[in-house]
Amino acid sequence: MNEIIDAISAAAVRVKKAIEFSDTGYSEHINKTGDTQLKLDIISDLIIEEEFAKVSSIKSIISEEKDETKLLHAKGRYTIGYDPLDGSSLVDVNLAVGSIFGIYENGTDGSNIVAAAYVVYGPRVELVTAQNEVTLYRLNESEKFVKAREIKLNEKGKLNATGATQKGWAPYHKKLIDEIFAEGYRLRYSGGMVPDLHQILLKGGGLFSYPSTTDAPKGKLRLVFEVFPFAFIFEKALGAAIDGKKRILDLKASRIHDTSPCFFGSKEEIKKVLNEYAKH
Ligand code: P6P
Repeated sequence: MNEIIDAISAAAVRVKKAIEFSDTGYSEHINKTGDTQLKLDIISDLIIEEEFAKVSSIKSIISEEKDETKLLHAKGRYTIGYDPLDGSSLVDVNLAVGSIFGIYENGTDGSNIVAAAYVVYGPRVELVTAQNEVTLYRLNESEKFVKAREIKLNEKGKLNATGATQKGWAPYHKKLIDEIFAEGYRLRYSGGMVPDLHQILLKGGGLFSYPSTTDAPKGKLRLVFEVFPFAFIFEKALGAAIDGKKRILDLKASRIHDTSPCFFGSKEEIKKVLNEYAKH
């Protein structure tokens, strides 16, 4: 597993440079999810693939930017699902973006994930890894990731990250969100899943929601390379992750680009979601 984290670290240093200096324009390609790919999406995906290709324990990779699973080493043990540059369109307005990694064995359902990691490219570049505990690393001036601290969520937080177009929210979802704000929670939402969840993890807790909406009944965020990895991280950080009714890591991804409604947070906030969603 260490060689995979080393490959992610090496890729992060290269992706950081690509973000800072390469062309942020659109390519002519559309990915399987229907997003028009930024040149930066493609560059980041190639960088990560190159670094993973050096690791013999990686059997195959599944990227948000690739249509199909790619075999790397037939005798490898792990499959890695990753989003090379989530929220890449935010680079144009100089907001933080991230790379997300789920490390799986014997399949890519929630029950198959054995580790997860993400990199957040913000004012500083930080790496978070989760296997047994959740650990924060920070890139230093020698381009090495140095351990900063362990991450644990409080039972209850103060931040509320409310995803998706409000016009498409179910009335009971809007009621839930309004009630949370009425308790004094503060809105923290940039439209970048990685920095938005990173903030909740580092500030001790709260709720991130990307619900089912009228225009996206199955949600927007992808199970294999976004939702399962963060669900694993939140559970290891003593929080929880659900789809509104069920534990995210009990879900199955029948297709590699499947999406799901998702709620990540401290235990108190997830209980609120379960109580409200159980009525509908
Ligand atoms: P909305 C970025 O495009 C992304 O995939 C995630 O990073 C983010 O959480 C979500 O979409 C934002 O979507 O509909 O709230 O703008």
